[in-house]
Amino acid sequence: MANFETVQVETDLLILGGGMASCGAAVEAAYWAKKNGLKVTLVDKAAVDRSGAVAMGLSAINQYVGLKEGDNTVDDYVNYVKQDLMGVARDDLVASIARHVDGSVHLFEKWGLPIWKAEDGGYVHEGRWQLMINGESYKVIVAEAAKNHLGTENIYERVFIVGPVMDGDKCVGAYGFSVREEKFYIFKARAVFCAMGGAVHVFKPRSSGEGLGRAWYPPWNSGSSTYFTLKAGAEQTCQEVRFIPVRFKDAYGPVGAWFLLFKSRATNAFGGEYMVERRDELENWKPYGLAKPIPANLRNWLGMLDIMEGKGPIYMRTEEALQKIADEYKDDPKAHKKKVKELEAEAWEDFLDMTISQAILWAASDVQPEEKSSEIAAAEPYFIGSHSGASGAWVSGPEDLAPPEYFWGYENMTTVKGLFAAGDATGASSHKFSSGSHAEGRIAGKAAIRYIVNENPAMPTVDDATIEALKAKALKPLDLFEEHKDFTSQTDVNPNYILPKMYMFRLQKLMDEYAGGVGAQFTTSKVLCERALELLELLKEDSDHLAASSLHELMRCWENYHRTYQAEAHVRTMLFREETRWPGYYFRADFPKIDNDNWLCFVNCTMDPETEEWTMLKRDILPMK
Ligand code: SFD
Ligand code: AMP
Repeated sequence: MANFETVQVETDLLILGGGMASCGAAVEAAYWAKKNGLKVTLVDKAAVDRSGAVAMGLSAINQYVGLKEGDNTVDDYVNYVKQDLMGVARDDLVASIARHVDGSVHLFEKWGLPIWKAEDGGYVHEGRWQLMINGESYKVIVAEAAKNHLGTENIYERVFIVGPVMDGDKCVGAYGFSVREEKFYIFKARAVFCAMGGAVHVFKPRSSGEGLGRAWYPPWNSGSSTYFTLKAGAEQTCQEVRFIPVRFKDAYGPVGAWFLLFKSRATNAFGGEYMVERRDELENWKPYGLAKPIPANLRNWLGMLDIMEGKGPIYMRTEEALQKIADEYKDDPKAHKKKVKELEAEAWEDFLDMTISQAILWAASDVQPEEKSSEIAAAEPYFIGSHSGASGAWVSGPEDLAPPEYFWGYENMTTVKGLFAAGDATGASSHKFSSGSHAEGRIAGKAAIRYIVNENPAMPTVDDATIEALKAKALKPLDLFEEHKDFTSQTDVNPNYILPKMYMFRLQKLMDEYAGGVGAQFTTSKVLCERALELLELLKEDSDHLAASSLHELMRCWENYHRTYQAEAHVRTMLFREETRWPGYYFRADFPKIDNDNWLCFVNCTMDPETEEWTMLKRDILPMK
């Protein structure tokens, strides 16, 4: 076996991931831990300053309820989320986040995040719930607060978490390896908080060749949350609810600022506006199709119908939108010129703050948004419980809001004792975005400390044999490579192993073709899902032969291993739900209609950690108390 040092770390609360939810958990847990003499430790595969989805920054905070300002109520937000997800959301979880999210936003501002201000001193809104920010350094600012609260000695960066350490049905830690040094890690903890993000590159991306790897969501979030919680035995929910974002084509620039702030239209190649011309289609998806705002998947769907009829490409009419705003100043040439300059700067900053590659693509292809429209397109599927998807772990709600069926003692505890989750790692509580993920992390971090204080779980012991077995498992790809690399003259072609990149291509191809990816026009069926499962079974057999030539490639092996479980959870859940509820996200060709009588429910699943047998179940959608 590869000769790595074994490092053992003992802590009270172990935070996995260093993204928005984890930074929220760190701040809150550290506060309550200090009061109780407890230790909190955070582990991230990357560097917290620039890790996770907010690495490049963001140009908006997408969840701000405005309770203090009296703009909206918590119930308004619950209704908005429920409507956007075609009726499938946990009211208690959404409300729990909504009542705390403004607090996170006020903290961001206190810590130094510039939020745009209107002349009256209030925040500049992009839309009803969204605030504009100068957000290039958003993550650095949020990370700084987390680091100050935890102390750098309690943070392990560039350590990749492979899986959970269990004591019976309790989660008592995690194991992983450094991606920089030859070190294997065992973290022992009295409670564990998992927020290792969503999953990207499970499906074949639109980007290929020289652009391969480019995605809207971060490619380094690879399904670790789903794998970790599944392998701990935690129930999952909404694993069929992938997110298909419409994005500026080829560099994946987000569209929110264009639709909401600049009030741009999207039209097809012939100038037709699908949101107007296809309004009748919304009748087929009532009641959600007929209420406002029209759910994101239905907005996608109307555009897709144009594409399927040969009316593409679809364009974001940036030049028209900017001119329309500037025209308000047309009687004053000086003010008009100033406004045009201001709008140009805002248009570029939107991408420079968040998706720099989109600004680079504009520059490289001579696009000036005030002069020329840009193509937009539906991207490949992502798994993300924090945005407009809903996949993730099934967690307890808060006692004052959750009906008894949704409450088991501690906010955001999964169905596994001692294992908490938040952000992209939790399901059925969509539209939390960066700010709501931070708030949810705070809720979970506080509850996890309360769990440790109330339940007083013993510090676990992990015997040497278990540690050696986990170490052998984690490092096996390095051993396989060393053993067989000289069998062929070209190391990437070898009958004794498979390298992670080729493995990933295989996974992506089968998901694309059978599980409703871009290549299949987001369409699948019972037969196609069953075929996908057969191919996944064969792929899993080969995952035993994943090989790594370096520490970096070892991480790539495990990322792809994690993606495979995310893929399986998704296919099994799409197969189980015999209806089409989210056209524009995916379409079940054999059940092409919404079926509220039978399927207005959550579809949940569990995987037996030992036998890896799956159980599918329906759960009722219940109102909050
Ligand atoms: O415009 C391991 N998001 C937006 N949110 C907003 O509020 N406003 C926006 O403008 C947003 N837009 C947007 C967004 C994201 C991206 C990529 C773009 C644009 C281009 C969404 C938010 O960013 C998102 O909701 C939150 O960040 C989710 O928080 P969280 O904590 O659930 O995930 P994370 O921040 O990605 O952090 C994950 C962490 O886990 C680590 N990790 N660590 C150890 N071992 C492993 N095996 C690990 N696997 C992962 C990561 O390193 C990271 O630290 S817009 O499009 O809508
Ligand atoms: P996006 O940039 O697409 O991720 O969107 C950012 C925010 O704006 C999210 O809260 C979206 O739900 C919302 N949004 C984007 N486009 C629209 C639209 N056409 N109508 C209503 N809300 C939108």
